[in-house]
Amino acid sequence: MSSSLDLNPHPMQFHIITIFPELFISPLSVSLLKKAQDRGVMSCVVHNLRDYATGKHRSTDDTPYGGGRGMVMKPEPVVAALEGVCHPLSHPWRILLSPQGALLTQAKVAELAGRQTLVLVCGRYEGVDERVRAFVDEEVSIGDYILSGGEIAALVVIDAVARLVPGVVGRKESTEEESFSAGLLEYPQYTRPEEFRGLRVPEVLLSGNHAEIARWRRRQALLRTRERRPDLLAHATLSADDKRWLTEESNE
Ligand code: JEK
Repeated sequence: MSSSLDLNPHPMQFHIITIFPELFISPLSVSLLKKAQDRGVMSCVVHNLRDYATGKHRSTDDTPYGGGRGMVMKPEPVVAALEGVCHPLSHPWRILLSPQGALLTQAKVAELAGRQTLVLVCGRYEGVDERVRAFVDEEVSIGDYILSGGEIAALVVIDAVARLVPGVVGRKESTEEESFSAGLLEYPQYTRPEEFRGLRVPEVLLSGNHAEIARWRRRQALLRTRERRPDLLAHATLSADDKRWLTEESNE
């Protein structure tokens, strides 16, 4: 039975496993993510991996077998944390952040937003013991560059996923317009003043002609996408007008 006291029966839950819990304080304490947690549509729990380490020194890392540089995260604390952070009935989906993971895309973000509970494992040093991989559901990378650890990548995942959780971003902002422009870069945006250091706001935006403004924005989005990310055009849904604009000679 539900009552008027249940504001949201299925808030999205994030659990983070890290040796640097402090890294998560300010990113989760401001703006959209703060508001979403305050409203109870999502929750984040940061777990200190050290709390799951045993032994006199509570070590979470050790030297690599076979030699080589740096340190590797020990498997026991990570797996103990994976088994301890949340109830199995919350159907945790366990993600290892790593440069070897599948690239995070908006499609992957949407898929993750459909889960009730995400557990994000953040490594440090040279990464985690290979055997940890047997205890996670997938391995994700946020891009082809090397970070110092998984924490910032986990924050990227949380930020992107949270935006798709119902009630985090205002309904209007998110859906209708975004689906129309999906797969294209955004049109240029302006605010006051009308002239800044000799640079004027395009006249059409001051015209009040909303149909004309919509056409201008669509055309700008298309031209900009062709200029900067032509790879995206291959998957975009284009109208007859769109195709004409893209084939016209005079595209300033
Ligand atoms: C998780 C530790 C740091 C890992 C060794 C040797 C050449 C470097 C440093 N998109 C993403 N980029 N990076 C990460 C990520 C980085 C991490 C960890 C995620 C845990 N590190 C680290 C390996 C090495 N390599 C061969 C490259 C150095 C990430 C995500 N998600």
